[in-house]
Amino acid sequence: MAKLFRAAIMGPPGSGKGTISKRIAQSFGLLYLSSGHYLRESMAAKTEAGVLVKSYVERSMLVPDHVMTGLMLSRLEQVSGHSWLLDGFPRTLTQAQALNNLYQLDLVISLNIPYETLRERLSDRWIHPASGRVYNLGFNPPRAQGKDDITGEPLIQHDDDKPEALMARLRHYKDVAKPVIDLYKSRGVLHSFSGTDTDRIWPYINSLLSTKMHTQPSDTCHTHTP
Ligand code: G5P
Ligand code: MG
Repeated sequence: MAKLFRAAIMGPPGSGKGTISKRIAQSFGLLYLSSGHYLRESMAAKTEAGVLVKSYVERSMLVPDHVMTGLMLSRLEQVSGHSWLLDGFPRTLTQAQALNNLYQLDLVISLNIPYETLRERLSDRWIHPASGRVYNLGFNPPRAQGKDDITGEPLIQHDDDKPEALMARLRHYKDVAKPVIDLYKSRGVLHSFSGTDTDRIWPYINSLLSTKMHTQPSDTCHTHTP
């Protein structure tokens, strides 16, 4: 049986994790598990956990580690025979350690995108809440203004894409991500990509994945700047 491949993608809000993850999932057949998607699903279900989650996400705060690891690790248990890609998890050192107790990551992609680019992107972002499909008015606009391409239902903007919430998310991201990035760097599985355009970064990630999915992880850290 082919070796299972376990990967994660990290990056600040709006860095293109979701956009790139969907391309990876499509091109390489990895299961795609997004922390933001599962959180929004639990909020929509209005379960006890969902109400708690909402109180954090609405204030642009990270959901507590024990809630997040409970949610993600139970999902991972259900797909233990598959190769997968995590988007947005782990985001803290505690989460990375909890994940590491059960699964070793083969590859971690870290996206470094300038702040001004992030701000512009997120103020143009619209979501179809039921499916999680993401549009950008400049980059990938919906065919009909304000409507989902598949269902025709209305698109919405996340509260946490508004400017003041965004600043807080970006500041917090940097502080919290650093030890996680250092951990994966020390393990030799971290690959960083810098740039302002997803379409220019994507070929590098595509070629990295093509290589990695057929070989063992290397023991060095790599930086790619298109
Ligand atoms: P999420 O949902 O994980 P964030 O904040 O990490 O949210 P987000 O906002 O989903 O990240 P992204 O996935 O990195 O961003 O980016 P994206 O959606 O693909 O792209 C952003 C926009 O830019 C889109 O409109 C896209 O079309 C466009 N775009 C992409 N590339 C380009 C380009 O090249 N050019 C242009 N012009 N546009 C482009 O988490 C939400 C909240 O949940 C909690 C936190 O509260 C978080 O704030 N949470 C956690 N809490 C604790 N622990 C965790 N592990 C948590 N995970 C989530
Ligand atoms: Mg996302």
